[in-house]
Amino acid sequence: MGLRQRHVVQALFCRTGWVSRASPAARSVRLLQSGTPASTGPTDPARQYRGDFGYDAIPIRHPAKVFMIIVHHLNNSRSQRVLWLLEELGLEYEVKRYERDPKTMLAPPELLAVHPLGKSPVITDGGLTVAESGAIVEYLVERYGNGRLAPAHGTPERLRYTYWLHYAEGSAMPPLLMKLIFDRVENGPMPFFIKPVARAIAQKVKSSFIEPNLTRHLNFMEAELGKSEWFAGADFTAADIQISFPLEAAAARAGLNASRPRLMAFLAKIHARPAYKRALERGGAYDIIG
Ligand SMILES: N[C@@H](CCC(=O)N[C@@H](CS)C(=O)NCC(=O)O)C(=O)O
Repeated sequence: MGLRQRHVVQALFCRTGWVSRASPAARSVRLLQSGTPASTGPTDPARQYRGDFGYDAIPIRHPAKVFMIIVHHLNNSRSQRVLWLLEELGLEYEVKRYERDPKTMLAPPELLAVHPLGKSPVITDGGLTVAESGAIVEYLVERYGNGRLAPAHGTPERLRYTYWLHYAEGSAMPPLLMKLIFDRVENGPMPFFIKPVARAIAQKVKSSFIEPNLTRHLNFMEAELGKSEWFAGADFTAADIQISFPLEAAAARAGLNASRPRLMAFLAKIHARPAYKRALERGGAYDIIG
């Protein structure tokens, strides 16, 4: 099957939950639907389907569920968090991989076929496409959590959970992203006659705005972890998964170090979780970029 045909079939599969009867994908879905375990034989249609779409597939455990969650996974990105959540929830899923352009670090255009913004993470679950990591976390926890990884509604912990779930992308990430961009302006290649001006502007923005903001956020999070073991309270929740990305980014490129021992202990604890390690195995090499 050619690349274009594959995309058409994939789009139909993701958006409407329908696939052509003649396609290998349809045959594989029927196999999974009937609960037949995927065989390892070279002529097995399910195997052919996986090869066609480049998925890592695990046979479905529940014969009643037709579709499997697909994580559209960009290397070195926030979608690692989604893999980790799925592992914590013990759900089965497929990983469809996308590689960043090594020069620009942007996602490849293939992701635009999944969602108009062309960013990762994005998941498809039957006829649903869900983008934006906070929304994905909420969707998966509500839909499949059975009360796990989120405090009960109406409790103070629930409000803290909601707060951290939104804070991670809404407040913590913007200064980290700005730091990434202005570091590149400061140090990236450009014509020699512009360089001194660009560098001076970048340094000014960083020292007057970005760095004070980062310090304030890191101090805030360090202090909050003095109140409870995890961000939402005594129990580990999906909010801890969501906040992991800004903290890992801060440790990688924004000066989070042993001077903030609670945040460093948090990172050590999450890295030791078996589900975190399994997610790394599924997702592949993971270097935080932005
Ligand atoms: N706030 C969004 C951010 C999505 C986002 O910017 N993803 C990055 C990867 S971490 C991406 O796709 N970058 C590649 C690009 O912009 O082309 C979320 O949390 O899902």
